[in-house]
Amino acid sequence: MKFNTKTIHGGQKPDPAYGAVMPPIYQTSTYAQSTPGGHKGFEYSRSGNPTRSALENALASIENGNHGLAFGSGLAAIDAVIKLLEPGDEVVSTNDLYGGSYRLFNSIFKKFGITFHFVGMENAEAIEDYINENTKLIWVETPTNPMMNVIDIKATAAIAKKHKVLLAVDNTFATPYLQQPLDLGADIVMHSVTKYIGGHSDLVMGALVVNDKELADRLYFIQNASGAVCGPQDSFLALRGIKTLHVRMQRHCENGRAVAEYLASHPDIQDVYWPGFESHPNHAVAKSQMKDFGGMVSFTTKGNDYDKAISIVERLKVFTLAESLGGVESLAGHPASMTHASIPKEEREKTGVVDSLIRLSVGIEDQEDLINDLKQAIG
Ligand code: P1T
Repeated sequence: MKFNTKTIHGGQKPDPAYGAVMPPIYQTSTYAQSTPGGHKGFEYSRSGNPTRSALENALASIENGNHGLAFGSGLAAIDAVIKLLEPGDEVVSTNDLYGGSYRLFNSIFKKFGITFHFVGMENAEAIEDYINENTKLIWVETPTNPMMNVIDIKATAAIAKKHKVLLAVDNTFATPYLQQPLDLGADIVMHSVTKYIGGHSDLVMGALVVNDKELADRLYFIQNASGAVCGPQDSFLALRGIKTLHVRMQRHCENGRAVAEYLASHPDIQDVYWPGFESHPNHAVAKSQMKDFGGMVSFTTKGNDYDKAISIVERLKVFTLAESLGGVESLAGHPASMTHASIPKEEREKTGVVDSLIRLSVGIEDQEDLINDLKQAIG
């Protein structure tokens, strides 16, 4: 089955009870048993729920994986991955990543004796300098949030295999429409489903997809034991979102390109970060591992002018100033004070998250309206 068919049919079948084409929202916490242990596959909705199962199967299908797990948020999914580790273990992570992932690693798991090395991975060989006998996981976000760096998944997977460590890829920005990390050698693919997969800014959810049964069992144990699951109503919404993922992504990519090119031509704009530019340092890798370049675009104002950046985000009318990304509507964010405020200033500035950086999640509105909005806001 090809991708555009998988989004609609992959891992899905009519509900066994009445043949409902869309999985019903099984809004129940528990299930009747005829005798202790005598149930129809579900006992308690933290452990499993038919609507969540339908979603987990669909997620596995679109990521070309064997097992899907859905969580109450993207961070809950990341939390489950790190709980595979033990005190004393080490993780090599992308240095430019979502501020909440950084906070989870640095402010929660560090306390439990796990060491994180934040490394610029644009050159995959740099990762090897940080690998030792305690290293258990490489954590990659690509493209990165918000600097749009691209990391070579295949080359990183080769390093992970060589050193027998797990490779997890946060595929939130790309989505499986653009890249499928398991096919490139990753062990775990992670999503903030809140973003493009949900696609309508109406839910908060996370997901993991893996191929290996033993790894899936360990993650399922953590999911059930820690309990950060998503509910049936949100599972239904995410399933509905998946069905249009390919159509939405196509438009996000077209509009992302138009916005990036417009910004690059504007005299008041300094740098535009978008992997579709031939001048992007990892354009060749992006071209080889992604089908297109996505709808996320970051940029700075000329002379790193903070006041100018703030006036732009305040003046935008079609773009809404808000956290998050990946919905049908266009959003603008100021990473330094919003999504990445939990990263110390000197740390975030090392990766380019300066005070004038603006991040756009380019939606699927009419391209002309988006460009005109930027035009009037930048002046
Ligand atoms: O918000 P949540 O569903 O918990 O997902 C966390 C997360 C993980 N990974 C990436 C790449 C992300 O972008 C996020 C969430 N990001 C935002 C809310 C944001 O505006 O960047």
